[in-house]
Amino acid sequence: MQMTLRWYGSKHDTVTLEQIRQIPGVKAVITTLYDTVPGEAWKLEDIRALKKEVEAAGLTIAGIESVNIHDAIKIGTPDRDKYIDNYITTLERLGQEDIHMVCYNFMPVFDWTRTELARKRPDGSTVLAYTQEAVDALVPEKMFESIAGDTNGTVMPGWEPERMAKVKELFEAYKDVDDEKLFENLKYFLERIMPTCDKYNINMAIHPDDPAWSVFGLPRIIINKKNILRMMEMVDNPHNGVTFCSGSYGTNLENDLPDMIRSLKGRIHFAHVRNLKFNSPTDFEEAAHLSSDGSFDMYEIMKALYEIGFDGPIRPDHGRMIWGEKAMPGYGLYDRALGAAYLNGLWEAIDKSK
Ligand code: DNO
Repeated sequence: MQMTLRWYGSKHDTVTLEQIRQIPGVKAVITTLYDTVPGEAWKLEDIRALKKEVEAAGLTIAGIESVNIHDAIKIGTPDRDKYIDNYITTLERLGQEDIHMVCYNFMPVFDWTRTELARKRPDGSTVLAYTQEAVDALVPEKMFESIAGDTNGTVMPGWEPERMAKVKELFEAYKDVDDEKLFENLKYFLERIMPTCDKYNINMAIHPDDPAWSVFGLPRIIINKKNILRMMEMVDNPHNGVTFCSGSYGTNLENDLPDMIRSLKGRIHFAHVRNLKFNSPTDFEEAAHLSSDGSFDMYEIMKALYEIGFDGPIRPDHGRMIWGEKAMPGYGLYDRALGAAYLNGLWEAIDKSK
């Protein structure tokens, strides 16, 4: 595996490349062109400039998170081909610049969903949290408003204010899309992009839906073992793979994380590893990465990745806000650096015990 950290670019991130460079074992970042909008073809010069900046700091780009998918593709409207063509152009340009892993999601309307961005934990840190009760008490249009005060002045991925302003229209546009239709549209998209992925050796890594169930009645398909196996079989190409995100699949306690990892051997192209603490099956908060701070056995998760021979990029995921840091919720420096060190430690111990 290759340990990385997510970085949003110097214009948007409170964390610098110089800081990331000093985290033991982190030699690469996962990044994106954060100012692009879904559906547009990324400019070659922008990709080059990003790469140059990262390399000047002594790091490399291990992959992109995310190249987002235009709603027309997810809804399956007649103009989708134009946006898929642009997506293909972006993939070609990334391939030309030697970038070979792309994380994306196929979630309608909302990307990941949390109901609190700064829940206080007993140790005084603050974390992202979710309760189904809070979601059930909200109308979707108020979702962003309910958490906007806690973003620390940052723009969170998937929660761009311009997008949130259109939530009502988006719900209307998705009204005829159910799980089957979403699967069909994902298949159509994947079939069209796979020849480009083959040509440039680009691994596509779909991110799970978070939480791993339907919110506000919207279809959600990347939620469990059965559905991801279906997704991989329907376009059976090794470049059609997944981002294994323990914190997203783990929201559903019925998902057996190590078992899922083993069943995805060869198709996990990227891993997000973090821990959650459950107060009830529908109330969870994001814990420190350490097993004993949350509900998951992080050793078993890392061991499963080790045993399937996982050699792609991995990153610590959402961290707690600690030591007075002000950053994008989940994406501060300190707790993610602790997470990286811990995951590296587990990996070294597993490796040496074999
Ligand atoms: C949240 C992230 C997601 C993820 C996208 C991938 O913190 O894990 O926003 O990047 O779903 O497209």
